[in-house]
Amino acid sequence: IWGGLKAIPGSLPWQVSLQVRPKGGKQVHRHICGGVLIESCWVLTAGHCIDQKHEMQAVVGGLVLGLEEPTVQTLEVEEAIVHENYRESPNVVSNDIALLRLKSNKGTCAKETQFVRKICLPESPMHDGSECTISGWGATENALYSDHLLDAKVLLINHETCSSNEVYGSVLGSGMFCAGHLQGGVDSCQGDSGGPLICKQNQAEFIYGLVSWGDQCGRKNKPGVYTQVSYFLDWIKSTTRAALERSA
Ligand code: 4AZ
Repeated sequence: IWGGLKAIPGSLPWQVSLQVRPKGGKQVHRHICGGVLIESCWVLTAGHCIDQKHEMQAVVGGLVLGLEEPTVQTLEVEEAIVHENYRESPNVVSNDIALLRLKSNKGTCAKETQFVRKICLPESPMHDGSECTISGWGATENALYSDHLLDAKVLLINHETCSSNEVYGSVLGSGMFCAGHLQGGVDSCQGDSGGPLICKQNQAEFIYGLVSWGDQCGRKNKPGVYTQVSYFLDWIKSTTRAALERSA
């Protein structure tokens, strides 16, 4: 996160650190992406975060990577499901969304505590100009990756502005939206991918976007591009339902 501040303990209880370990290797886990807890056994993240060659784990309830915090819960990923129309091209990623099913213990995965809680899915679209919050352990203006979980406020930018020639032009597709500050400085960055953009409506917080891509970080007229979670609600619901039926 560029232009962020250290998160207050317990203020982002749905935040996930997605970590990998090479299969069979003795190496420790390393943070690769963010994610968001939507059910005790389900994490939403970006499609480009999934690397089937690695064993993945979802870490929730932590603030500082590499510290042994008593609030942390570490959950193994049982199955990673990338959207069937996920595509990567040189300057745009589309349908950048994936679901992680966590390994359960008698039907429970993440346990709700003061530091671990699921986030609600969106019901209605947000207005352009709304202020929302991004968070993650990704690159900052000073360093590649942050040990501390950081957060920052961003504004939702309308599709016309973001598709203008000075910004991203015609590459911006459906199921994506831009957020940030066109003057630059405050933005998500590498390592924040798959993590949350949270908005508030009627006092309730919900997951509105997932960090997806951008032309570098914090640059003027190059805001962050986010996967629009509301666009994928049917996919999320049918995919989680189908996976539960498969495992029943
Ligand atoms: C990345 O490389 C990345 N400024 C993530 C977010 C943004 C740019 C790049 C948005 O994963």
